[in-house]
Amino acid sequence: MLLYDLVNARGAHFSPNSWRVRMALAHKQIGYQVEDLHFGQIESINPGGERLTIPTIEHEGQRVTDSWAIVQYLDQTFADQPALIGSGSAAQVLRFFQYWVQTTVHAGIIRLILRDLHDSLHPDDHAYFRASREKQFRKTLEEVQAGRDDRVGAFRESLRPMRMKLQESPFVGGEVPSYADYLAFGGFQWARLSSSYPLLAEDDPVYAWRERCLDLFNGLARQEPAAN
Ligand SMILES: N[C@@H](CCC(=O)N[C@@H](CS)C(=O)NCC(=O)O)C(=O)O
Repeated sequence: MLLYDLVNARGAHFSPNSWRVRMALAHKQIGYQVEDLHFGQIESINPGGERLTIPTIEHEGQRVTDSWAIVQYLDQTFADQPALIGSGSAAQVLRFFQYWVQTTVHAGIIRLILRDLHDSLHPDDHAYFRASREKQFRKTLEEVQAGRDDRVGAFRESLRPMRMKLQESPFVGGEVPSYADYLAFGGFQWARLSSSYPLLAEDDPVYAWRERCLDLFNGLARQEPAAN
């Protein structure tokens, strides 16, 4: 099992979508190797072909790209382990939760740390990252991040559904972590590895949940060097 992953200037694997897969692999106790890439090296995965996204895996001659497709592949290929996505309506609701993470958690985080994220990348990636993200946001990185102290409260408020669930159980999935936890955790790990900005108040149940996720699998995610 080979995972293509992104690294920043400090060698931290910061991709939120890769963390979903890393946590899924750990959950299923599947060993893997990692090929570290900068943004500018992504083309090397599929030379001359379409530009793939990170995460991408290779396993027994198969290449799978997109975190959801990868975890479905792991469910099918390692069927002796409990499924993380599974099938039926539970899988559909997880898919809905992934969209919530994308539109609320990731979209909220990026507007608070975009310039910090740029600064954390390898210098070879600075020009590509600035150009692609400024085109996407139609603003400079600095304009996107400006005024974050006035906006972080609204971001924290947007996490209310998670906070309500975490007042009922230690994980979104209940007593033990589920793929829903890994979906949401990826976003917070991305922020933690890319910026020292305090996204969460320390008395927030979401903060305590993030700490629990960092402790999973012998502190797998905590071992990745946080931004300082
Ligand atoms: N839906 C995809 C999204 C993957 C994605 O957008 N990955 C980012 C890194 S987290 C990427 O490859 N970006 C390449 C780029 O911006 O050039 C998934 O969940 O795997």
